[in-house]
Amino acid sequence: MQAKLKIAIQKSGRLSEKSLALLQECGISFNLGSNTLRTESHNFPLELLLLRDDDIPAYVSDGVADIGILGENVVLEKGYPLEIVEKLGFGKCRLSLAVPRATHYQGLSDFAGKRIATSYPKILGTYLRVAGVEAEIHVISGSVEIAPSIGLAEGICDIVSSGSTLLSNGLKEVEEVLTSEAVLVAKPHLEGEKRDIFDKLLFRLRAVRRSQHNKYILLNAPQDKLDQIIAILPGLKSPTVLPLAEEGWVSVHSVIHEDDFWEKIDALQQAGAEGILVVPIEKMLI
Ligand code: PRT
Ligand code: ZN
Repeated sequence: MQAKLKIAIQKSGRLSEKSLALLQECGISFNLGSNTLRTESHNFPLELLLLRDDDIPAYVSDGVADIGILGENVVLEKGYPLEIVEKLGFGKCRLSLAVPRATHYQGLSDFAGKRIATSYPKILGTYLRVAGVEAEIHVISGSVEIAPSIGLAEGICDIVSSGSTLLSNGLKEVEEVLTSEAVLVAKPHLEGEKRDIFDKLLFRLRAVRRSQHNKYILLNAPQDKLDQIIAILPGLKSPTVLPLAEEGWVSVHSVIHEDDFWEKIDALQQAGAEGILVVPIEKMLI
């Protein structure tokens, strides 16, 4: 019987849908009911375990699962010796210190001798220790934002994404402790058949991630501006150049990265490119 790689993902929460969608984009399908906790893919040697995100580090570390998808914040807080193999680009957030809006905040040393409520005592403890600030950490597991208003703490350290929860609880963000996103973790030293399956999965996953960052671009260029246009478009190797029916014009095809997308488009237009088309790439295998 062929070995199966076991992946743990969040059962229900902010990362569940995108974790499953990512596996699906890698061509891996599952039949899932609303109460499924464990299932196998019918087209890839992968077994899926659906768990609370907080339990994933221990399960991967113990070998109940081989790999997992969860927030980097949870990986660091739990502190198991897991390998962070890949950042996945979703579930982005930050772990921040916040205080009541009316507080006149001058710097991190303001927290000295104060109480900070958090569900992240380990990360916060290290952060304060490195900064040389001694504060009292109060561990609470949920609704951290209300701690200052009920007199439990002078500040909080919690996950922030849009900032609206802080705002609606009369708090302001004063220090960013950590930035986080969903990551793929693995038990160190996966070997044998499981390693082979993992490498196959990683190959697909990186192709999907790469395609998310890049666009395919097609444009028409006057032949006499071609050198200038090619210089703007390095592409994977060099751009494809095809003759157009109209004399003196060519069609140029290439790949551009999302980071400098708009700058490149501006530069291409200024260099004389016309009829620019930009299309998504489904998979980029390199
Ligand atoms: O049930 P289970 O234990 O699996 O889920 P959970 O409730 O512990 O986690 P969940 O689903 O809330 O979050 C899973 C992961 O998503 C977290 O570990 C983070 O890595 C990531 N993430 C991204 C967030 C947020 N954004 C986020 N906004 N996790 C939590 N929040 C909460 C935050 O705690 C605060 O209450 O949202 C509120 C702040 O949001 P804004 O938009 O108002 O700033
Ligand atoms: Zn959780």
